[in-house]
Amino acid sequence: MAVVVPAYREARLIGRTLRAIPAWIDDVVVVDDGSDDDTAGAAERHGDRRVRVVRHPTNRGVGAAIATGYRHAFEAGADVAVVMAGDAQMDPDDLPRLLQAMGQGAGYAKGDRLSWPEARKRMPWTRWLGNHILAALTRWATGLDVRDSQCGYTALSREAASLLDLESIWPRYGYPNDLLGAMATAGVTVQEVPVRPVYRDEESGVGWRDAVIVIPALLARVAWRRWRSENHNAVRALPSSR
Ligand SMILES: Nc1nc2c(ncn2[C@@H]2O[C@H](COP(=O)(O)OP(=O)(O)OP(=O)(O)O)[C@@H](O)[C@H]2O)c(=O)[nH]1
Ligand SMILES: [Mg+2]
Repeated sequence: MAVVVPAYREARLIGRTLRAIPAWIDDVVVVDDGSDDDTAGAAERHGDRRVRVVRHPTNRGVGAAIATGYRHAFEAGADVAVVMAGDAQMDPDDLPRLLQAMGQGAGYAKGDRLSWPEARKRMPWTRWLGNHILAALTRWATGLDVRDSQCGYTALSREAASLLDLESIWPRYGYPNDLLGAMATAGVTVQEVPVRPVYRDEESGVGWRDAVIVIPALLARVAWRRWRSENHNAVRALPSSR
């Protein structure tokens, strides 16, 4: 089992992130997404033999960093790849619950912070509200019953990954929405489990433009593609159903 750690300008928090990864994980792929600080050096100096650092020469975005991590993890033979972001916002105590969902047949298990007790108080209110709105849009666009579309704490099986063209997914913020759209089309089983919302002293790179323009536009594309493929299938089905 592998953990993928997308990391951009995380020299300060990458050590805390790596320390939290349970001992029974055997492969940790840190993807330094073209950071201009010492993220890669800090990850290497952490001195954990499970950790390998892959570098993007230039910044490509969190989605591209995750896709690179998945590629390395699955090429090395992982059966499941878990994403834990480099800003230490994922609680390792939640990992068994994600893996339990995988054991029950999910191809993609993902965190749901909004169902956590007192989520409203544990998250900045803008995040809480914005996530509710984006989740409603994501449900509409993908047809999947997700409550917290933006949560980055996820587990993906090798088999589900083989059904997806991961490198073609949107490379920046909006990646989880575009990925869920691809999963809906490919018929991957998606399951959510409650995870603890962790907000401390990390900085977020998510801007209002991502939430208001980029992600809704991506979801409109997802909805359009889904509608088109369903209609296409319906038209093809007509002659044989007569
Ligand atoms: N901001 C940013 N983060 C990136 C990029 N590439 C990889 N990452 C990593 O992606 C992870 C998530 O980024 P954040 O900006 O914290 O977004 P988030 O955690 O989804 O959102 P918050 O809930 O607001 O913290 C972090 O571990 C980053 O280090 C990038 O191009 N920009
Ligand atoms: Mg963050």
